[in-house]
Amino acid sequence: MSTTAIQTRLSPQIQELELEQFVLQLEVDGLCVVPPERTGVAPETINAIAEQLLSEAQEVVGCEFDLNEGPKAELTMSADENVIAQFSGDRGEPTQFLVQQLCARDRLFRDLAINPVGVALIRHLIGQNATRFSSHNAFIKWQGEFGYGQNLGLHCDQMAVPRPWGRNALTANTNWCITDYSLDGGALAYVPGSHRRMEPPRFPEAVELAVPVEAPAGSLIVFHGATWHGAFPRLTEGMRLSIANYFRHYMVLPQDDIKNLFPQELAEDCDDPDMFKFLAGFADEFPYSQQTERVPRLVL
Ligand SMILES: O=C(O)CCC(=O)C(=O)O
Ligand SMILES: [Fe+2]
Repeated sequence: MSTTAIQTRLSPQIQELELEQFVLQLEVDGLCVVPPERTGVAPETINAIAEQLLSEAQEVVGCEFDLNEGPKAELTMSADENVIAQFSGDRGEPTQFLVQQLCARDRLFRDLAINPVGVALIRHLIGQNATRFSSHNAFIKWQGEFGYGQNLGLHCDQMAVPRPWGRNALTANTNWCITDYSLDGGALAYVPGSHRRMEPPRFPEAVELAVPVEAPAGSLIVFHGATWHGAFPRLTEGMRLSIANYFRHYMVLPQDDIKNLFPQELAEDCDDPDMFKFLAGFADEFPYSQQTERVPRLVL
C-alpha cells in the first residue's frame, strides 16, 4: 500500500521527532498524552518549574504553598469567580486560580512554550504557518470537593468561534502536568473523539462520557480546540500544578496580546528565539497598533 498521501500531511518535524503515534491519537481521540521521556524536558526541569510556580503563586496571593499540603493559610474565593461552573448553572467556591503571562515571568516558561514536541503537534492541528501563541497560564489547584461542579466544567476551548467549525483546529492546547494527574487528584477530564462532533458539549451526555487523563508529572497533554474537556475535583491533600500553553490560528483573537505588549527583548533569552518570535507573531500584519499602510506622497 502506498502511504504517500498520508506522509504529505505530516510535517518534517513530526517525522524527525517520530511523533506519528501521537498524531494518530489526536486524529482519533482529539487528545494525546506524550510521556515525560518523549518530551525532551528533563525531570529536574519539571521540578524546577514546580518550585518556580509555587513562588509565583506566593507572590500573587501572598501566602506560601506546599506541594503536599496545599496553601499554608486559609484562602477564600467568591463563587462568582467560578466562571466555568456558573456557565452550567452551578455555584461553588473554586479551589484554584491562574497565574497568567508566564512567559514574561521566567525563562523556564519561555522554553516550555517553544518545546519542539508540543509545537510540532500543535502545528499539525492548527497549521504549520498559521500557528501562534494565545496565552501561557498555570493552573494552581488544591483540595476542594466542588471543583467545577457537577458538569466538570466541560467545554471546548474554541467555543467562542462561531460555527460551523471545520476539521482544522482553530485553537489547540497543551497542558503540561507539573505534578501527577490522577482521578482523585483532580485530573483533566475529556470525552474521546468529541472533537469530531464539531460542536460544544451536550449535557448530561458529556459528563457520562468523560474520562480522566491520568499521567505522571512531566507528561504533555495536547488537545484539539473542539475537544470536550474539563477537570475532576481534587479530593486529596496537596496540589495539582499544570501549565496551559494555548495556541491559535493567526486569524483567531489571542487571549493575551503578546504581539503588541510582550517585552520583546525577552524572546532572545530562550532556547529558540526565532521560533518564539514567530509564534508570538511579532512580525504579523495584524493586529496593528499604528498606521501601517503606505500613503500617497505629494508631487513637488
Ligand atoms: O485543568 C483544568 O482545570 C482545565 C484546563 C483547561 O480547560 C484548559 O487548559 O483549557
Ligand atoms: Fe479549556
